[in-house]
Amino acid sequence: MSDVPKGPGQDTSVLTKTKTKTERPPLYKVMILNDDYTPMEFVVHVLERFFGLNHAQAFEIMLTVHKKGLAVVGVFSAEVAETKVAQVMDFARRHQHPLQCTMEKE
Ligand code: TYC
Repeated sequence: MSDVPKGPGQDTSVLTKTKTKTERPPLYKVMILNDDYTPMEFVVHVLERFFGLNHAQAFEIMLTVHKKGLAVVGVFSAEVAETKVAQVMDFARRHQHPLQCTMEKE
């Protein structure tokens, strides 16, 4: 019974394990930059509207940017980060403010 030779493709003694490497997708920091012209309230509004921050958080980040020159407002997948940057840049442009928003690989 058990010593019957196995035919081609029936040898179960060799097991090949395929180790699937699940690489995490890269994350991107989305930053806003300071300038001398965009009103503070506009920046606060942008942070609330596009980044889901509450008023206090938005105000704090706006002040950090105002004092330090830039701040990270969130970390997202490439697609989401690109969308946020585009939304902010478009919104600022439509309101004729020079506010800049950029992304950088983490
Ligand atoms: N510096 C601006 C002002 O004094 C305010 C400002 C804050 C602008 C943050 C851009 O990302 C910014 N009106």
